[in-house]
Amino acid sequence: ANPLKRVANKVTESLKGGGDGPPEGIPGRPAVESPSVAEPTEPREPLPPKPDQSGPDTVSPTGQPTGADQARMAQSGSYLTTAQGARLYDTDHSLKAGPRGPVLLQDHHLREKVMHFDHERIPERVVHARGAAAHGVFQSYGTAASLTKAAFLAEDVETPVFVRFSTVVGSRGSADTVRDTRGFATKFYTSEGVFDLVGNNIPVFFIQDAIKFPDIIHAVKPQPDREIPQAQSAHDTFWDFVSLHTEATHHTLWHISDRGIPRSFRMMEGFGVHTFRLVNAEDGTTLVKFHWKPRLGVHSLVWEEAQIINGVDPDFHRRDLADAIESGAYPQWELGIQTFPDTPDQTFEGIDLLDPTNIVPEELAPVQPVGLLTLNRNPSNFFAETEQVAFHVGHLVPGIDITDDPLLAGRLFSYLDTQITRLGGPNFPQIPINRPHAPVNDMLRDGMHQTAVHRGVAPYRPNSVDGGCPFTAGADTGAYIEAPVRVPEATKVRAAPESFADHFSQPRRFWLSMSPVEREHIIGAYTFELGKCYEQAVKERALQVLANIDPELCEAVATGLGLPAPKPTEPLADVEPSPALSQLGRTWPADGRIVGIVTGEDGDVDGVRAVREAVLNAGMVPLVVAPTGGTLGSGDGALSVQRTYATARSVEFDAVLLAGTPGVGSDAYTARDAKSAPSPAQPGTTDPRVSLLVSEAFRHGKAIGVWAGGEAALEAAGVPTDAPGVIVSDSGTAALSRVTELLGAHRVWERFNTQV
Ligand code: HDD
Repeated sequence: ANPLKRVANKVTESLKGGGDGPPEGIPGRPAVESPSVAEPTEPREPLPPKPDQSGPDTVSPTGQPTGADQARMAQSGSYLTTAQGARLYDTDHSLKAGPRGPVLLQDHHLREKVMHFDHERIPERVVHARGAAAHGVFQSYGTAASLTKAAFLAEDVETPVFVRFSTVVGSRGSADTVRDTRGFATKFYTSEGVFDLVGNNIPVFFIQDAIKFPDIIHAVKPQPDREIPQAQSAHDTFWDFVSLHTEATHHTLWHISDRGIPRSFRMMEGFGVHTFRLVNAEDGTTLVKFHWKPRLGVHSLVWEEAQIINGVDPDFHRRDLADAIESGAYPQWELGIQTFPDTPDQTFEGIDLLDPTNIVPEELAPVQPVGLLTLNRNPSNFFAETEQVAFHVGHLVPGIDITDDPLLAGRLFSYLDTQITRLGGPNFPQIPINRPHAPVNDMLRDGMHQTAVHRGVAPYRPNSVDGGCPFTAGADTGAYIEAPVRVPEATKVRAAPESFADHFSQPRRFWLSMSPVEREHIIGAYTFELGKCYEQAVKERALQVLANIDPELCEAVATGLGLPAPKPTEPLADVEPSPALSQLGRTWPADGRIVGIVTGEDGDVDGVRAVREAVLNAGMVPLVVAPTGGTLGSGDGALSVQRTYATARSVEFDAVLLAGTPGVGSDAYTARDAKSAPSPAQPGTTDPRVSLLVSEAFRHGKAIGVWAGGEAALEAAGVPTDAPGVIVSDSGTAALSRVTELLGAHRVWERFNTQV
């Protein structure tokens, strides 16, 4: 059929009263018989709104619930309309003077549609542009109730939360598993207003004073001439800055350690970084540091794995979070506090609490749990929620106050300021995701994107015409009252305190607290990052910094770079290690882990079925990998295949089980599937994709279980059957139970060679 003719017919039909919907008849004219419009679907009544189409559970600035409005905005109605509500009969063709003629300027629908599209993007965050988020609930234990009057920390209070995780450096579309610090920002919609805890997965920061923030960010972002590299710290300008600016040493060491490449957002700690001040009902104050402790433990990728994932699945962390929540494996963290007396000098055991490059070891000040965070709902709309959420360290509630940390002071300015550009004006608190759940009764008026219709004539105080309303609250009516802290008499100066000058003792403590394998990873990471720098002077200066942390670390990295190792320029600090800093040595729950079950054409279907069930029963996620898609076996007992040899890659799995003789004799492999240019499989040999999967899993320290002939795949991958963490068993379930035990330690650490 001539497509143009079809279009012309369609227009004529539509004008007769057709379109997608039922003919309704135009008032004053007889109803038109339904024309046979070639459309695939029948019109229907609007669907009831799906729960995931309702907006976040918020109230409007004037206290009105917004859920119903939100539902109306979702695409659940039958008829497409313009933004003004006029029904449309065609949205696929511009209005033209004849099918081949010019497009007419009077096409108001075309103009509206394209105009809106042209403005769909907003500026990405200047830092932390790439992120993923989830809704959840915070349940307080009441253990902090004697220290703070914050209502959400009283006993057994449930507070809705929204949490956004992010990388710092990369653009919005960059990959998830780059080496970087991760943001961990939590919005608590408390009964007393919003409290934002805007933290990171690293407890210290690069700089001690916010005035340096533009410098560090300019240094780490892609270089301004060619805008490369994207989302990487492995380049000259970053190492130039951090080697000249040695207060960055502690943060840089954390960033270079395994903390810089988390396995999952669910397996990261979070830190408020600064010291905050809690205020109780009697006006007593306590200094605190906030910690988030993940229930699943703190775990990381290995570097090669992180690099592969960046190509294979750049959305790895985002997907992992959403999948876990969707499957009901709700991620959880305990909020904990380290507490310190609020002394005039603001130090604890000689550690300056106002210096954000310092931690206080948990052995000196244990982390005391005060509540439980559970993430249990994925956002319905990425832009509306994850992109438009605006955090601010100045969103505080009565009972939580700030300290004089100079980094925090600058942040108190920056987070409001940045939203003006990013969200287009001062009314961003009215965006649904940002709306407090507490009643709002402000006198802020007008401005871009004002959506409230404020009544009354007296948005000022004092007034008499509105009966004097609103009144200010007092201490006994829930006012936010700043703690009356004494400010020492001083002279204005641009300077840092003397105590901020110690840049190496804390990094040294971190290094000494690492297990041998974590030290190897640190050495490998420094060698990689500095090896990517071109400037000799930058590498040499960076080595000098390492020498001041630890000569052995410096020596090992210098060897890798082929450069001489400099001597320390200052005496090495005499510090005790803090075992709590190491990620190794404890056992963690294995639930939520991903287990790949790899089988062949002639695989042990019954065994795979049994082991799949067992994986599910253990709260983990089984993914069956077979030569091709579809099902394994037939009839009622057929098992769905989730990954094929072409789509599976070891990096997706925390552990691998090999059932039967995976890949042996498979002729599914062709050159177009090549992942690392192996020669095509010969009949009777293991499919190269299976060999690659097994050898990578082995190299990355993952537990591997085999049964029913799976040894052939081990052999093809060059993996000895008696290697640590390789379980050869009679049945899949027996192999799985050993593999689950090994997952408690995250990886089979004995596989990694260590020399330090
Ligand atoms: Fe920041 C975003 C965490 C210092 C200026 N920061 C941002 C986010 C996190 C952090 C998690 C993302 C929030 C979200 O998901 O929307 N930032 C930190 C931590 C810091 C820190 C833990 C040190 C302890 N930040 C810091 C300084 C400045 C900023 C010193 C400026 C002087 N940060 C910003 C910002 C951002 C931001 C420019 C970008 C987007 C936004 O705020 O809303 O204002």
